[in-house]
Amino acid sequence: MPSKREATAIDREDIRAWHHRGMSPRLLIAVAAVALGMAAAGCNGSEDESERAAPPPRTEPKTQTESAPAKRSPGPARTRGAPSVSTVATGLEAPWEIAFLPDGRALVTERPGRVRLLSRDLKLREEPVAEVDVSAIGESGLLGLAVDPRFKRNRFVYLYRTAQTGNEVLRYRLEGDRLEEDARILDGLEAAPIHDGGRIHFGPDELLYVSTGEAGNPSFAQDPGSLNGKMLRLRDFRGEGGRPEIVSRGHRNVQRFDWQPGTGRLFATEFGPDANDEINIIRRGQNYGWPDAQGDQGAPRFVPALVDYEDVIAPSGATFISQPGSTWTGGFLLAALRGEQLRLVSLDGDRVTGDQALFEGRFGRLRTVVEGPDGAIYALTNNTDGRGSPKEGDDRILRIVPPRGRGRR
Ligand SMILES: [Ca+2]
Repeated sequence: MPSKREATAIDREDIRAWHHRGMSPRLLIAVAAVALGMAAAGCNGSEDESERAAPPPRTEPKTQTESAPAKRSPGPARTRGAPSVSTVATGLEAPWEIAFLPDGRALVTERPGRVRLLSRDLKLREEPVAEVDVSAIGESGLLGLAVDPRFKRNRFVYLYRTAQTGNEVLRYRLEGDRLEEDARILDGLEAAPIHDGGRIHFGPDELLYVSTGEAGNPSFAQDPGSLNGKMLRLRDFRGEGGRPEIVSRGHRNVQRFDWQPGTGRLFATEFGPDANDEINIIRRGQNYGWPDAQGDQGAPRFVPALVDYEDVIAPSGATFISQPGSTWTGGFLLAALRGEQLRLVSLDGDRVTGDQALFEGRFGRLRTVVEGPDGAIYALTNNTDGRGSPKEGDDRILRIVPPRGRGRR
């Protein structure tokens, strides 16, 4: 793929040299391992020293709100002034996804193959609730996690992992405080050290959506016969799974997606190459352009991005703020890896009315962000993923209390 700029090939969310299709998978992995080692060693020279003088505040999470389940609902956690941040847990290794259970506990994946449990009072259990066999090379490993909408009845939890044979989605069952493997419901996804997609999430239709990357092979994204470079939707996830429906194609590496409250529109973040990180509104049957068009280009044949970031920020996990009472309410909040920030994208329907960077440089790389049942925002740092500069305590789970006020619903 010709690039718009000369890239520092390694100091990027991908290593585009790996797009060479002639390389054998084994060689590809070897090259990837060497390159990532170089990345870890070579790209950390310009970290902001001032961070050391001003570590993130470590207020006890209990002081803000309701860590014990309240009999009366206290309403979503909100601050009177600026948003507040506290560290909930430290010492995680490349955490990738956090998802809450109906009882207020949360599960957290770590890319090397562990699922951790966060208790209702926000204590991280030392012992993993599952250890999952993965092939964790480069960006691959244990990635997404989703909780079944009928979890109270069936105890099902879904994981996206890279196995030796490719990327796949597994169904687990939470038995006591152990996750037990139950079935493999999707396989046949190509895996690579780059562009493994990996987010899984239930839609308002209660179907399981899966984002896949093009695994370093851009032609997969346009190939209707390939499940790579797609948004997928799976119906039989409580049964045997099977071949999913392709929702949209022409994707390079979709990282997270969520549905806009009120409209049901599906928004997704996607990594671009040397520029053109994207936010897209995903519509069924549409083509989002990769590799033939990027960013806001490509109409009318392809759907242009709603937001096209010229500077690389690497937007990964994202969520709509659905709970009321905050100036953030109704906004699309995303976590950026390279950009080391959260971004709050304000919307009026499908029109962007604001796009604000938050906490830039303060916590390092941020992998994802979710809205907790208490109305606070939970974010995962990603400084131990081989491309960051881990500081003491990394990686962390952060709890962010949004500011009180009126947002757009
Ligand atoms: Ca695109």
